[in-house]
Amino acid sequence: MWCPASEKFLHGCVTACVSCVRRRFSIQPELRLNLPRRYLGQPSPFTHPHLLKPGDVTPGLTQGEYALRRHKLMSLIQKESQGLGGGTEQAVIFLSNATLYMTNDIPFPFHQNNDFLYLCGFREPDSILLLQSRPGQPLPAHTATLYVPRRDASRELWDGARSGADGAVALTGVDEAFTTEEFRHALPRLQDEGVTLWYDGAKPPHPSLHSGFLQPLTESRVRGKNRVRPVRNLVQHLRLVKSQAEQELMKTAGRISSQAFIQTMRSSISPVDEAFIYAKFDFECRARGADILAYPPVVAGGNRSNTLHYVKNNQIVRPGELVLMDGGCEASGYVSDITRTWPVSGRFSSAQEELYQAVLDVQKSCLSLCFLGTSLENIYSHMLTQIARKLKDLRIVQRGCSDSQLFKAARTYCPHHVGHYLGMDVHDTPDVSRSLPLQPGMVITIEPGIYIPEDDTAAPEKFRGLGIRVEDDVVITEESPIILSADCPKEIDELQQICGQGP
Ligand SMILES: [Mn+2]
Repeated sequence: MWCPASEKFLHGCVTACVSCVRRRFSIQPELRLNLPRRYLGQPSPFTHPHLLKPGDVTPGLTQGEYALRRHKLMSLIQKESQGLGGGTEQAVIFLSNATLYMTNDIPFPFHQNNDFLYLCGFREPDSILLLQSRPGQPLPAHTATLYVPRRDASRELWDGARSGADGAVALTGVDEAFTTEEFRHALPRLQDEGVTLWYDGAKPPHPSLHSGFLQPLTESRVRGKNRVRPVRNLVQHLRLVKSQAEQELMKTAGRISSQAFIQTMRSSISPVDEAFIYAKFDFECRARGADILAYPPVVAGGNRSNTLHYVKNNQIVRPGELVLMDGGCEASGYVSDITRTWPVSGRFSSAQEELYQAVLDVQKSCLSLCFLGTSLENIYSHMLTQIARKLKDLRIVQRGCSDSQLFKAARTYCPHHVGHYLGMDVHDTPDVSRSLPLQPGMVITIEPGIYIPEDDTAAPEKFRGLGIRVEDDVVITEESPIILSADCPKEIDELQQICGQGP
């Protein structure tokens, strides 16, 4: 088993490395298992034993795993702060998201800020995580404190149970918790010149907590000597490499989405409404344990597949047309992102088959590059070269055109990148460069496409109005990559067999 503490493969280390974490960072020996015997603001091992094991904060992720993430962040901060000057103590602040309302007082289902969630697993709005170095002790030793919504019977009548400070400590394993209002007691210490503050004020996830507490704090500090340092990038670098437990959760998300794709393909019998395909996919994901779709899916019949972010999903897919669906679920906080294009009548026409096979060939060729040391940028260059060759083979571009014309055509017919990082967010860790060499534990998508709008008079008529993409999710490992969406069919024969077969 991979041990994130020692960053080695260990045998017999079967307790999700909690013991290694404790040894290395001298975290308190007992897990906090004295959960209140009542509903919290999120599933707990006491109320939802079918989802969480004792010691889990969120399904599949233990208190030890979350503690290790915080310790890794404080180690990075230790490295960053060397030679920077500033205070000798470090304080790191993350805000939760705020509740968003669909109308008046009706909330959307709450979704947590993923950087906040990554570091503590707490799923309630209006909360603050504060990590502080311990005076006199070197980093990564620190104290983790949560500020959470106070228990309030009148609010809980409407919104459901809250964890409260006692529930937050028992569930997440942080050192201390207080109510959100009590954060004001932490402010005088944080204003001290001797403390270096790590906080991202740009695009704060919780505007009113930012303007109420953090904006005055950061402004007072900017005027002083001790500036506020950005921390988002450090968390993104941690989130970039998935632990063994995270990879397991991503396998589950990939498996659920793949099975949902198969069921959706089976029941898409032309003519079929895009809205039906959307609803079927949503249902099949949630029925298999997903919490929510990771993003509004693209369900694009016919020429609408040439609109890359088509999410209206309200048109009829006619007999003989292809439908392109880009969808994925979120399960236990981790997402999948899969695209398939299939014929709603159950058979590809010969032009559809030619173009589909070309995209599939390019996709497989890109997958064969998913090894250590290469980068998404390298794979993107490879994709453009491969697409250019296919455009020539299919006579979508003239045979005699120059290399630069060919390259330009490849970028016109595939205006997007080959892929992105994947994890808790669908476009995960977006500030991390795509030129970074791939390392074990990184998860990426591989999603080439060729899009030929119906009004493209330069392309052969038979291809006009076709837009095709094939997208899989890939874990980079020391050996062969793991395709998380491997269960989702993409070969022409398989698709023709499944499509329109009925539920
Ligand atoms: Mn994608």
